[in-house]
Amino acid sequence: MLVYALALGLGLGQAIAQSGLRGPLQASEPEYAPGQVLVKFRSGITPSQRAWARQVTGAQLIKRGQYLDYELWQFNPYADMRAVAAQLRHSGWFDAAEPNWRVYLADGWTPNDTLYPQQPALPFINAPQAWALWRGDNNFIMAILDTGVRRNHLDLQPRLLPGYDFGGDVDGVRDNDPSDPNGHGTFVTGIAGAVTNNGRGVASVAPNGKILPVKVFRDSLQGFLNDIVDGLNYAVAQGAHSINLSLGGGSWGSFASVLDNAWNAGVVIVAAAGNNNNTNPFYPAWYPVCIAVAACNLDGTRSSVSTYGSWVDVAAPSGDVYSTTSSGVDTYRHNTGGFTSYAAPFVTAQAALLYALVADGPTDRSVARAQAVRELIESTATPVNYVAHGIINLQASVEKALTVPVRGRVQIQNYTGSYNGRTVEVVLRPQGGGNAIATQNGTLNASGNFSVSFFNYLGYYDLAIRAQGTLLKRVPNARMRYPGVSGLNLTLIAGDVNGDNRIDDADMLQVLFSFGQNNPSIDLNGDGSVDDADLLIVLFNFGMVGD
Ligand SMILES: [Ca+2]
Ligand SMILES: [Ca+2]
Ligand SMILES: [Ca+2]
Ligand SMILES: [Ca+2]
Repeated sequence: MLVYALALGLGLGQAIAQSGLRGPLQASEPEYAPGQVLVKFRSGITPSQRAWARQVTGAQLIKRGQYLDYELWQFNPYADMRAVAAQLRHSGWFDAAEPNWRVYLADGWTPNDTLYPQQPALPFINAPQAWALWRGDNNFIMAILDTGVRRNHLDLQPRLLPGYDFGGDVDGVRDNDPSDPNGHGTFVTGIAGAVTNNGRGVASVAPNGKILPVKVFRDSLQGFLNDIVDGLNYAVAQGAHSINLSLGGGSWGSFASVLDNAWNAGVVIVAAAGNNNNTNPFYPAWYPVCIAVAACNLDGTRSSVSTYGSWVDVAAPSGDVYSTTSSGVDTYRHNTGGFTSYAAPFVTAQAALLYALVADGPTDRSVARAQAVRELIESTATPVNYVAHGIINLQASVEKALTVPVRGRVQIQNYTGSYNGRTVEVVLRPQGGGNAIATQNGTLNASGNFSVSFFNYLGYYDLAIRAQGTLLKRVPNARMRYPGVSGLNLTLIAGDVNGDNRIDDADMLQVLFSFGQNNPSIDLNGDGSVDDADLLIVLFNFGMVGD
């Protein structure tokens, strides 16, 4: 016990002293109760040892668990409780130690649009829970290739980019005013991007983001392949991140390459699967680079008109949708037809929301980013038997995009035992250095592979990684965005028994006091006992400091 005491006394006392010097946190509302940590001692630790542990760490006992045997401890309210909890876990005394995290109601963000209560399709895809985490970025662009849009509609206008009319008011004569003579485009646009939380009209799937209206039908409502080909290229050139195609017909032949070009430029293409109530290909949705969207009812069944089958990628609601109409500047309509035209914009908006999470900014468009977005949409869909992946789930896709895995493999110098089950700690720090922002713990498999993930830390950070008994090794400039950091290959230096990131007297004393024991956090070479070999590792690396 003396050895553990030493670990706690030196390691933790120091960590708390250091973090206590940092002053008040800048955040207006810290993510945990200030200075509080929730601990659960390992079994076998006696009450007097518990009291001693509190004394040596300077913790004050505030409360004990009523059903689970935990203790709530109070430290300096300015201490970094993530770091303190990590130190406690590292001491070997506890089964669990966590900051006293703040928790929130899980009912999501409810917009104040007057018709929102009549838009059950939004809760159906778990939009409110997604919006509680993320509502999009105004620098990201959805292009709607359709019959145009009612440009001065009060629930659309603030989000509309100028756009273009490739179909023309007079058939085939193009102009720069994509006004909507029909209403189809205005309805589709409102589903994806009506102004949300403005106390008016409807809410939309993507509360933030810009809309590029691209009119590809003539005022006579005829549409032709050449206008769509030009409209697609225009949308790509204008910086679109997702493109909605609630249209189809014919087969594009070699002109389908325009879709490939858009995809290769990093644009997610979403297309209605068709309203044919069969599995026949419908173009352009059928082309592999398009996310083909079927329509479902709000009980999850396929809409009676929707095209379906294994070539159709996902389904989205269309059986009960409310959106903007072109008949006035503040007009709305309910549609129960179940058409795939009105399902596709759910996915186009989802793609724009997710794109902003996986990219480093609006100009960071690439096929890799588009692929990440598509994979997020498809992998988080709720399976149904009439499409390949399932019904879209906005919440699950946003949560997955915010969950960034870090994967790699470590080798520990002088280690001869099995890596299986040995703990690994991954620390997130500001780029260029600084105190730990977050820490995740994992375990190695027999080959030394590990995988941990960080939630809601997007951007560039430095990582520092250690296994049990080793110094930290820095991985600079890690891109913390989905699909994450992978392929790390690190050789770690053993000898830091107490986890303070330096190899010194304290580590040597712990090895000496544990001679003959089988404590994995002190058995540096993993051969099952603490002996000369471990002491030699400490002596050989004596004085070294980790990253
Ligand atoms: Ca026009
Ligand atoms: Ca609105
Ligand atoms: Ca040490
Ligand atoms: Ca050993």
